[in-house]
Amino acid sequence: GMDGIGGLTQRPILPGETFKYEFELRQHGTYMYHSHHDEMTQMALGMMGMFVIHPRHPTEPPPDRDYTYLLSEWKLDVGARRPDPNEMSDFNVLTFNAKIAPATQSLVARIGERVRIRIGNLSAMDHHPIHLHGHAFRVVETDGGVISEPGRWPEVSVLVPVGSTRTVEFVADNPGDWALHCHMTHHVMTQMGHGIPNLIGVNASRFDDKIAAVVPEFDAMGMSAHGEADDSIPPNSLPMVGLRGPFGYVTMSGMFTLLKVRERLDDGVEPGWYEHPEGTLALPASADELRADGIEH
Ligand SMILES: [Cu+2]
Repeated sequence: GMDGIGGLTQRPILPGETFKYEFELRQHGTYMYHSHHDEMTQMALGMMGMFVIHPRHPTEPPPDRDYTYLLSEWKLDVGARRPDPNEMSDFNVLTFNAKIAPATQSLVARIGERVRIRIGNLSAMDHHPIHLHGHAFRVVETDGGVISEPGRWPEVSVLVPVGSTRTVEFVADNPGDWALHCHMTHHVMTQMGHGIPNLIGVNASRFDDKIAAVVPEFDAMGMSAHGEADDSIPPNSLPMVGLRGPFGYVTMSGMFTLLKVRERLDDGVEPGWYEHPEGTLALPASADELRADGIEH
């Protein structure tokens, strides 16, 4: 068959050659395609994609919104133009559809719409628990097929193992700007160096100045001392974290995007930041409130 592996079901396609694949689709669902020849290299350089097949005779109404994400991980040394396929564990660029936040596009939905998110994982070595804020969803499909109604279960994070897809659905019933991200903490950072000493608890108040005396371009965490984004990064590199939110700098990047749920949405227009109704925002506690709760200040 054509669901093959170089050397096993066909000979490899040599540079300059073009092969033809023609087959009948008997199944429907969320699938992926990728090279199976020297895959460590070819997939590490991006030879992969999603393959979504819609049913000819659907048994359920289609969702109002249908989104698809392919999860990938890359080793991209600062300054390098190409990923390093030899890396086995310390991947430093984690992507949704080959983008990191803030380049990932927001998902949108109107209140009451049914949203489907299809997620496939062709990372080299990592499974990804993909987490949605503000909503619970149900896992409705894997790449093995549709899960029948009684078998669907509620989640707020869905683990997507390497080489698998998971499809989740929910009704957008909670207005706001909600994060959708991998819950592995190092997967929402980018080009993070790990060979550094632990400085937790160290008085770092004058650290930047002292380092700057010997390394003038030094930039702790890609941020200024005030937690603001510093846009000055070396060429061919990415900031470790960062997008500008309505309340300041968002210290997440990598596998991170937003679901914007609104009462009203204009087609083709990216909604701005959510305007929180009075009384729905966390605010600093007053001295009186702290005292009332028995908290010493
Ligand atoms: Cu992850």
